[in-house]
Amino acid sequence: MNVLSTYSINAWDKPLKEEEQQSALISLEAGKVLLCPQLCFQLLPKEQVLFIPCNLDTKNISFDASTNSIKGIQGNQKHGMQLKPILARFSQQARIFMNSLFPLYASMLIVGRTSYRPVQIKNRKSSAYKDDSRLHIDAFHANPNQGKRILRLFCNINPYGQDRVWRLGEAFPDVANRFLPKISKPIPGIAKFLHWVGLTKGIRSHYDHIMLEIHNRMKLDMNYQKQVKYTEVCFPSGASWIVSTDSVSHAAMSGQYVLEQTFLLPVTAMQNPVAAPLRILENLLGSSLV
Ligand SMILES: O=C(O)CCC(=O)C(=O)O
Ligand SMILES: [Fe+2]
Repeated sequence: MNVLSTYSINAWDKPLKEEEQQSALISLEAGKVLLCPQLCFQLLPKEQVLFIPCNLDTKNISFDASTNSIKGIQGNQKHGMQLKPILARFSQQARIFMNSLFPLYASMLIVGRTSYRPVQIKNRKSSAYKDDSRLHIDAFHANPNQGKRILRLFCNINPYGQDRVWRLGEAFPDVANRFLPKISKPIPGIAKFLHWVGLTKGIRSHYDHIMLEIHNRMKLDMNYQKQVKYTEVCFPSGASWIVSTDSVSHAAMSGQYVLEQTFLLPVTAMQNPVAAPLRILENLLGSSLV
């Protein structure tokens, strides 16, 4: 199967053709990565400040458009203040674009965090759970999403022309069939406890529990990482791509300087909801998970 579906779109805010919209919707829901090689987030001269090195608290700088707040930069307040309007502008363009590419989703698409990833990911040190160079599907530890889809738009803004290199692994039903039999039910009461002590922002549903277990088990299983089939893809500098990272098994191998916008989407907003991880898992288990 071809893992990429490529589009010649080159502007964030121009009306799109209906064929493009239909094809993008079908491809995204079928688990493909939508690649727009010419959809570039053009930086203004003052925005070159993005490339000034800074110390990070975690692996990314994160921006919350709903509160206009930025997190992740150590110490230097001024640098954070300079980056904030750039991430806000990116977030807004990403939102306009997603609404015009997916009119079916438009009223239901929930805007999540924006992130800026200035660190070279090749040889980056991190714990196994946080190591995104191991194939995984996304599941949020502290932010249970109760079955909603995770859609992400990435933009490679590398100023030195370096690609972002990813691996794409097996399809979600294969991942689910492989790992689901190993996963036991959550400990009764644990979801309420985690919420009560502030470790999760909402109640972790049975669905969230399974997705997190799949995420962790994929990353910790080194035999799986070595043996599973994957395709390597290069996202050139100046390109953007959109992918449902909750169902598409992915690993980020190398590259530096990426902007990313996360969206959440209720399963009921999909054209083909049976392709959602929630529905696939519910069908395999024969019970409701949220
Ligand atoms: O930074 C990247 O290229 C992707 C990392 C990743 O796995 C993710 O954002 O879900
Ligand atoms: Fe990921």
